Amino acid sequence: MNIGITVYPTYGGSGIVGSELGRELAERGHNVHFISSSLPTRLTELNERVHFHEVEMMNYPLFEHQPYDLALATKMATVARSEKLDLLHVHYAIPHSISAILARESIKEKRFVPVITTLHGTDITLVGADRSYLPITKYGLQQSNGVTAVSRFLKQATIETFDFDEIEVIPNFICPAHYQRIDESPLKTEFSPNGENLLTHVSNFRPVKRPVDCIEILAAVRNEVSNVKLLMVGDGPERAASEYRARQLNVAEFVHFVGKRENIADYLGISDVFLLPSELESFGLAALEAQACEVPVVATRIGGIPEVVIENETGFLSEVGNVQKMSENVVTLLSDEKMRRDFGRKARESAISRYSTKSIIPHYIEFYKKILNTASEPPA
Ligand code: GMT
Repeated sequence: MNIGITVYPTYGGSGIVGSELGRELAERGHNVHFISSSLPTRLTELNERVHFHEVEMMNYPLFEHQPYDLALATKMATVARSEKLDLLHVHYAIPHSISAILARESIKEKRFVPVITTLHGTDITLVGADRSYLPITKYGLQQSNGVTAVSRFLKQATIETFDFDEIEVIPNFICPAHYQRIDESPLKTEFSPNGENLLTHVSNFRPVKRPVDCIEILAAVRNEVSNVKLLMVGDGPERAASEYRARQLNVAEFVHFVGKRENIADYLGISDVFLLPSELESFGLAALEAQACEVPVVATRIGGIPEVVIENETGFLSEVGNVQKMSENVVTLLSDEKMRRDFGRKARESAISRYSTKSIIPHYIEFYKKILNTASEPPA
């Protein structure tokens, strides 16, 4: 198949999932054309099957805001015709599905290119549900030829908010060879020279991720267990508040803010416990990546997290903001090495058996085939 993929290139889990899906499809012999404003960060290699088409935008003084959606639709239509695309697969509904629908409509006399929209989370639960975007997001869902969601939670949220239920749940995935426990590495020597326990948090530090809670958890844990450090991987608006809280609680010297990193697996592989105290999470890709590295997860019981983290088997879950309970969970795991290893082993087993590329990528391919067989024109 010739597949067009659109993602947000620099920010968030949807870009990671779309990029890795493209790479996996190419490895299985498909031609993948990324259409985006810049090269997606996780797309480190272009080759004869992985192509990139940059969306060009004219800068005109009249435009207070650049009409990116239109430039994207134009590029999608151009690429669909020149590369004979079989379908357009967009990740994150806003504005990608609307741009793709515009592209499909603008060229349908010459070539019919079905649109598949994958919902990732805030495109439904936060941004899409806002009155300013709700009607157009609903239209985007109805007009897509196929819609997938990354968790059962997100499918249900879409039904409740948009009264739209033709959704296939296809969860996020990991490559088990890439995400593994690492016993010795230069990073391990750097951060744990004396065998310190490492707690890790990975996110884009938006308020919804509550990174400040991670600092508070570390401070509470250190009252019980002295040799503990926290690795904060990523960057974003809440970083300054997290750094400030670390200084306030006198734990700054035990927290490493390492910034945005490409090699997330290297940090997860050396971790002892992964922290995800989010307020909202439709799936929690970082928790899955941690589990694949045999790292137990301490997280909140919200959204799709309970689908990914098996409570009391691969991690512990708490109510949002219950720092006390999350700290106790971390202390329990750090004080009982056997339990921590058992949780870690089960976490990897569950990640591989339920979310490996081997089982999830064929699910996408089957879905593509189904849509190609049934969609010969836009939905009525
Ligand atoms: O929160 C983010 O990191 C961004 C956002 C996105 O769409 O880029 O992430 C969502 O998609 C991820 C990949 O499917 C999920 O793992 C995240 O849970 C989800 N974030 C939220 O629902 C807040």
